[in-house]
Amino acid sequence: MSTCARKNISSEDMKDHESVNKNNGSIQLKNPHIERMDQDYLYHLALGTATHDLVEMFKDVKFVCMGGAAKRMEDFAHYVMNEIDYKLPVGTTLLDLTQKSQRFSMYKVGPVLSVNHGIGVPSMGTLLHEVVKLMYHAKVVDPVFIRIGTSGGIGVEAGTVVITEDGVDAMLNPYYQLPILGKMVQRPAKLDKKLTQELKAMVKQEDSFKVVCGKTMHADDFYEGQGRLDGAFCDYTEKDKIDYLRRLQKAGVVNIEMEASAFAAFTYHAGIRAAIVCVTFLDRLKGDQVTTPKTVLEEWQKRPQIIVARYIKKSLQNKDFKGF
Ligand code: R2B
Ligand code: URA
Repeated sequence: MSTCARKNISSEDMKDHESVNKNNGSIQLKNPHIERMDQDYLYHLALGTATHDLVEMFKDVKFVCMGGAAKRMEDFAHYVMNEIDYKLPVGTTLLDLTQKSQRFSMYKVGPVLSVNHGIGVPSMGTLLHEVVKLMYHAKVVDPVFIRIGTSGGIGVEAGTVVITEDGVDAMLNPYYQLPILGKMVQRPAKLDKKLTQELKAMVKQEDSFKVVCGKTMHADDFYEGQGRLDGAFCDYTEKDKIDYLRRLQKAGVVNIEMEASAFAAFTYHAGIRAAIVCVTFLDRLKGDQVTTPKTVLEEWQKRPQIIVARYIKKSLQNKDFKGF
């Protein structure tokens, strides 16, 4: 069941969408140095332009799906393979393509790349730089990036799926800021409205889980940064915590995780259409510890995957898709 209202996409949102699609959808790197380099080695992926035929390996990628945990993204690769009825070449198995890096895990199932980004922005940012360059070197056309994650809900039942409409930081800013060369740089945390609508449309009345839409806040820390009372330190009261969560809720935030606004800002800056779908593991208004049994959490983690796999399947059935 979904309680997401269908929103009209404004002409400004469409302009964003069009700007992403200029240059026939091919990725334009906003970095003149890359072209001048003899080779580009993507260190955390253990893949490079001099060591691998990246065009041959990745040119058919259309959907880049990412989430924190390596196991979740391996499971997603198997799940999506089954859902889209993709057959691996005879005699091959699904391999971790970044095995040698010992940092991230990445699986390719035809047009779908499933990769983990670790916890938090420093890890995800590193991965995003290299995956975006990978898509560029591989001459991939108009890929969509979707984060499939976990989160803490605010006022929603544990196990609910949240489709993010906007990313905000822990100060409720609609941008992500990072220091570059000693100066703070702000980048708008914008997701693709059309893609978000398309994902919302994948929710079925008969789904056994709830889906809600709203703002997702990213925090740079799981404990104090998310107002938890169970970290190694806590210099605030339970009332302070609840007041903060209520303030977030009033501003339209429905869940908290550790990457949303940076993911939105990075992909928007790169000119890549992107969306975020997360499940909530608890309602933060009711507690802080994640004590739900692992088997139940594993079942909940599949929920965003179901929505995203439906979207991928539907997109592949579109007459414009050339097939695999
Ligand atoms: C959700 O869960 C992780 C922390 O447990 C983090 O990566 C996130 O965004
Ligand atoms: N991930 C987070 O970042 N926060 C939560 O509360 C649960 C999962």
